[in-house]
Amino acid sequence: MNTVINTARLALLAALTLVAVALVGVSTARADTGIPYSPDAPRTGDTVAFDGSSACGTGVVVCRWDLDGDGFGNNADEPRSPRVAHVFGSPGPHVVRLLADGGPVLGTTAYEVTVSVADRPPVAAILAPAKAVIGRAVTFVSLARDPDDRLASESWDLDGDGVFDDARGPVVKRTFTRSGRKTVALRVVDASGAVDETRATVVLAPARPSPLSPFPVVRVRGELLGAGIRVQRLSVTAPRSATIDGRCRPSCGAALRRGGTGGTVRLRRFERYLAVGSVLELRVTAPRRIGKFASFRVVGGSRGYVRKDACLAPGRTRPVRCGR
Ligand SMILES: [Ca+2]
Ligand SMILES: [Ca+2]
Ligand SMILES: [Ca+2]
Repeated sequence: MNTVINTARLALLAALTLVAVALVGVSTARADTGIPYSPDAPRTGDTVAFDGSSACGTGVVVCRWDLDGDGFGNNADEPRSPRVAHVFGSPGPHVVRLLADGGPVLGTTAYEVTVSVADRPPVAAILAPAKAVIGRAVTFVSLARDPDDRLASESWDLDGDGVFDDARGPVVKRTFTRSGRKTVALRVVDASGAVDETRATVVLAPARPSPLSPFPVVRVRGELLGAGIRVQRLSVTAPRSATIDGRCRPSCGAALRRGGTGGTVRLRRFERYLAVGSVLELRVTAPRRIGKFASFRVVGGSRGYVRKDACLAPGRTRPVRCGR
């Protein structure tokens, strides 16, 4: 009896063992770094080829891949070929899994490999004007970009000392006080710690002076008289900020200087007889403004005098053609 019972127990135990072996065969899961891939050290954007032909060898019915690390069940990244390719968009470790399904006999075997994907560095770029004016804020814009992750910082060296401690962020402003070439630099760091730097040069110059406004007007009225002319009326209309300088040579009236008057001013000192050869010059000026020059050279005859009108650059006495 015991022999029968023991025989039956042994038979039951053997059957259970077979079932257990079969179950183990179905659910076998084996971590394996043996999925070959190329290139060995890929960077973001590279096409990485995985070769599962060994894992998906004889007896394997279906091979399924999880290439984006979010598990199986996403058909988009589950090609069923032994050899597949994938492009990783972000740097860092990426886990790739392969399920080799051998059906009821061989079961399913899981493979896994971690691919270390290298970062691509950021690219620094500056948008800046080539020329700028002293005393006015200049805007600098970072056009930096990174091909595979975010920018962690954008820092600026705006005073040219080589230290990127003057401003942070994608848009910064700086006002310069001296003329000449100024070099600014931008340093960008991506989330992976990669760095890039670039520079830009701006030529600083003083602001172009603007003319006195309203621009002065010189009016003269006279009559031909013998070997000269008699100036009957000489006036200057100018803004209050202007100063009027007048002189007549060789000896036709003392120099005149008048400022802060504004409106129309008569220059009676020169309302007199001027002999041939006399030259009367008027300069109407103001600081940092383009001024007015007018001269009258007495030539006699039927013409009486020759008038010349011109402009004066700030701080200069030599007349120049207006608009230069
Ligand atoms: Ca997936
Ligand atoms: Ca990067
Ligand atoms: Ca600096």
